[in-house]
Amino acid sequence: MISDGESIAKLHKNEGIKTSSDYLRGTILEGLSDASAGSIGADDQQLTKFHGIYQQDNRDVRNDRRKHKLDKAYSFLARIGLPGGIATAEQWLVVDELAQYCDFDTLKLTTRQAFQLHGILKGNLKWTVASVNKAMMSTLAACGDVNRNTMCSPNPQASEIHTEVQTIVDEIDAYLKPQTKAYSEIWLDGKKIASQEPRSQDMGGDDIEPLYGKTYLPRKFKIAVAIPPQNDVDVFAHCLGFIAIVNSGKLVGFNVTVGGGMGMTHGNEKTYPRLADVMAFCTPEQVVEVSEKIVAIQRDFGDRTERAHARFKYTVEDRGVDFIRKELEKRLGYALEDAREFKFDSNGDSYGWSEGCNDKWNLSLFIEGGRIVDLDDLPLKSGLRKIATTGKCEFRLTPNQNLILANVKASDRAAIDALVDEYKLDRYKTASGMRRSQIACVALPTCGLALAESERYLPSLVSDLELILEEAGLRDDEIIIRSTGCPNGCARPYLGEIGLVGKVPGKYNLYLGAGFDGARLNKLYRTSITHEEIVETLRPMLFAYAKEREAGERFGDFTVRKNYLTATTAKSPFHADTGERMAPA
Ligand code: SRM
Ligand code: SF4
Repeated sequence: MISDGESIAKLHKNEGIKTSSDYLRGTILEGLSDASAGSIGADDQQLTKFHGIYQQDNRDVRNDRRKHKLDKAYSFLARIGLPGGIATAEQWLVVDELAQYCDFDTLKLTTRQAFQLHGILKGNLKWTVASVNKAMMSTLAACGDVNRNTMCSPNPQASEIHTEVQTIVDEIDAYLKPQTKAYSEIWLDGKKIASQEPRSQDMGGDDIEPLYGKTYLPRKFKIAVAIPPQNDVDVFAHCLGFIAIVNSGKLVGFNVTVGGGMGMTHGNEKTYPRLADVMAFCTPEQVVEVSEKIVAIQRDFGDRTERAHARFKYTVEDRGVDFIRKELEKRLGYALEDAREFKFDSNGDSYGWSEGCNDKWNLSLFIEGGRIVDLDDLPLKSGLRKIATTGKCEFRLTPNQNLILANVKASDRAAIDALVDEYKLDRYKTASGMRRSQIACVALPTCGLALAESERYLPSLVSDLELILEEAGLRDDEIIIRSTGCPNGCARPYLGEIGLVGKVPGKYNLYLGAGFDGARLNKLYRTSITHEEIVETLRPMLFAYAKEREAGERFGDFTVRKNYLTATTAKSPFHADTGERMAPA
């Protein structure tokens, strides 16, 4: 709601771009057909995000090209949302093939259970998006100021209620999709999109976008659904979360969490990661309506003047959880119950074969950095293509950038195992506990916001730490380590027992002390340190952990108990540069 007194001039310029875009059309079509440039216009770059597309350039060659007075090496990133991370074997084969036409011939499995294709040339964008849609997937709303890909614990073995929860996740995701026809006009020559359910009711928007209206949300919005005891989705890191509550094997409802988010900016004290508050309880039938109303509350109360302050976490922090609950109940027309008991054990993935509740089997594979690529000694992409070709499994992307080969018949397990071994997809058996517990955001060379390496750096850091882990007898211990190339938090680094956040090339802020269950933020321990300093800082701690930990004690808890730092006791908000509680606004 733009309040009466608020002058239009004060709104962030992106609000103007959205308003005058004719529901996300802008001049994208014209830009695509302009063969004289590999890029598109600046305003259209903001609008294509809503269509799941980012303009990027290869930063590895930027300086060299500049020296030779060449334009940047532009290409595009397409993000393909998969609610709950589920893709069929046929869909896997489609994205695998599309990747072959991209600059790098890779697939990235993201921290929100989506596919990313990097390095798409402008001339190939339209048919790439069309091919994705033909395979019943979509890039619509994978980015932009709307609800993003809705996450769900992907482990079918986790609970008998997984299928029921996944159905609700699909409903939330479809219900919150933008309704504009711009997407189908631009990419599909006007053909209908499978994921869009027409809305007729008044949701507070307008006739074309019943929920969002023409200015959509102030900023991106993220939803995750967790099925305890696993918190693999990191439910407290999301704007809105649902924690499944199960009684005697039956799904009775969900605790509703509000106001989580990771992003911050170095040196800007007004920005910080925040863990969501557990606010209330709702029944399975109420989930979609609760989601709609919460999104509408953010649409109406979110800050549209300053994008760094426009996430829902700031609306919750500034106005208070009680305000959000009252406003939600007012809009729902009924009161919600109070939240129920729940317990999380971990926020990582568990690997190997596990039996599902449907007589089928699931194999969780470790995929380093979520990167599916063929390297000389590691033909992952070919191997997964081969496995998909057999049609013996479905694919589930995990929030930790890993992959589950799901719903495999017992009689097909041996065939899958043989391919997994042949194509060296079996690293889950041999990788150290720390390596299996890592997440790295993309960062260089494609991310325009990266200040330092991440995906290309973390594996080598883990290799050096493994030497210490071996010596200390900690090789198999799961220690959650996450890195990002900047403070935006794409790998949820503030929930790592060890978190690394890029400051400048080759230097990172080191964070320690998060809870293994994803329910406690870590804290800044050292600022702007080099690789060698990171290793030397962690060495004595890891040895001490091996010798002095209590039974079952996790590394994050140990660093707190041993007073390397004090725990982030209150939920929020903590300034991630200082680790201190922020003064109330
Ligand atoms: Fe992210 C921006 C990659 C998950 C917080 N993120 C970006 C962009 C698009 C850079 C840009 O704006 O130009 C990155 C593209 C890099 C590239 O070349 O691929 C990017 N984010 C990613 C992915 C691919 C990281 C990964 O390695 O898996 C994840 C894609 C998720 C998806 O499938 O939708 C990804 N990003 C996240 C998460 C984690 C999550 O959602 O659980 C976060 C933290 C949670 C949160 O939102 O608070 C996250 N990304 C950001 C932010 C900071 C937002 C903020 O509140 O300040 C930005 C910057 C922005 O939006 O301005 C950003
Ligand atoms: Fe890029 Fe920063 Fe996100 Fe990493 S955390 S992908 S560097 S925006």
